[in-house]
Amino acid sequence: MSSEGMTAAPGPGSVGDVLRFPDGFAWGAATASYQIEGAVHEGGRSPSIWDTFAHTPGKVQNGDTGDVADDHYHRYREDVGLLADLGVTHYRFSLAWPRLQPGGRGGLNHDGVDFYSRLVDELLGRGIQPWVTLYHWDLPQVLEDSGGWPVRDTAERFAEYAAAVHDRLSDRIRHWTTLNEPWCSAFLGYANGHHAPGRTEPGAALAAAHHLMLGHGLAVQAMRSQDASSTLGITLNLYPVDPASDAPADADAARRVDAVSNRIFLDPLLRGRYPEDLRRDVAEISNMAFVAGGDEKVINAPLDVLGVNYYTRHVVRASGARQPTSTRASAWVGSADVQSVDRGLPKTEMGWEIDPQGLYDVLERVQREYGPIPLYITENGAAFADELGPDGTVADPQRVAYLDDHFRVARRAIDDGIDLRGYFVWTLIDNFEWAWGFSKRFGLVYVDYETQRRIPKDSARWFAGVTRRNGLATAV
Ligand code: IFM
Repeated sequence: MSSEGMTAAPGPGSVGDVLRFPDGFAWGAATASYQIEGAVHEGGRSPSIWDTFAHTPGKVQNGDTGDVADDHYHRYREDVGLLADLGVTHYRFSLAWPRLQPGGRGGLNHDGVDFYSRLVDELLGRGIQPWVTLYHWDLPQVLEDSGGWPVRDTAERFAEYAAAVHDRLSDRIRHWTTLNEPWCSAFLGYANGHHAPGRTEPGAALAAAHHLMLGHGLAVQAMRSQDASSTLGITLNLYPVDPASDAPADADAARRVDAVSNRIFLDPLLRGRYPEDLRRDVAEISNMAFVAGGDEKVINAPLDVLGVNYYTRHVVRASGARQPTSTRASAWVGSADVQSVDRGLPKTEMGWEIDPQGLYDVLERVQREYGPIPLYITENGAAFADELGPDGTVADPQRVAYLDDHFRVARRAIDDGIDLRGYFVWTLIDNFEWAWGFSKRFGLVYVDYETQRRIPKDSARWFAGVTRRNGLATAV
């Protein structure tokens, strides 16, 4: 057996060898419906909040929309071929609620079910396991018109939608994620307004966060009762939040941001109660009366896996000039006075500092404070200013270095006993990066938006080597 086939894992840093991941480790790539599908008027799909938002002047860079995006709706077979070339074992994608249940309630739309059914069959035919997310931000506009996530009924609607879809597709889909990054849905959507639906109402954002959590819990209950063998989870975007100095005010700023970014989700999900300090921090904005008796128990429904999306670390300080929080459009509700500190580290095109150790810190914290629970990195990746070269290739050494560094950290976490089971790269192909439109390229595969031609970047070939070896070569 070659060294690449060995099951005993050499220690990190072994020379002339391969740093292997455990047998059965899941390697994947991730996408989301509105970012890639296009075909917004086809197959009976109704408008989502992102259609409305993107078509509102000034909301998205260059006036870009997801109307066509990567035209994945029509090119899904080609895209599954790209996944097969990467050698991934899993593909994480999201289901568009307005495609499956255009009215936001009631029966499912046949054409929507048919599209995802064909996609799933194509994946399974190539030996790739589908890993679906039920909600990656594209709320049917009709539900926003009835109040959106700040109203309790939306949680009920989500559970109904989840149960109906799970009932139809769980024969072939084993991995179900309820929500992707509820922090973004709640706080970018309803607090600072950078995302759809673009509202700037801090109290409504807190209610949205709770109803997202409640919808998650109700959906888990419903899916579990339909088929106890489905693997159920949720994906959170987690950040280490560190104080910029030893000053007590900075420590308190870090505590507050951690509460309203990380613990607001981790605590009810995994401990069955919201943090007391969070309730105090937001008291001037909301008494959180929307949390009804029994809700936290529902949210605490047992999970099979926790998905972690990791991009960077926040280092924060208290500005000292505390503003009336209820009038500020800050995503950190109750902490509008807190500022991020630039540490001068290299950044991606998103302006996010590159900090692989933060990935370790997030995983270690979850396991230490909330575990044990099987963990998957459901997103990690980077945008860089990729260009198609005259020779027809896309050289992206920065992305290769970024991923290599983060994969090594993940491997170290496994060595240290963290129950990490898989890693999904964000993202398969360049796509609609929300308020940034098509200006940010995160893909392993370059997309020429004029022609929809897909061109695997150097990082795609590199990643295919990782999946083939189930490990990293010691030299990048
Ligand atoms: O593109 C997004 C994705 O939809 C959710 N997580 C972060 C990615 C990069 O911003």
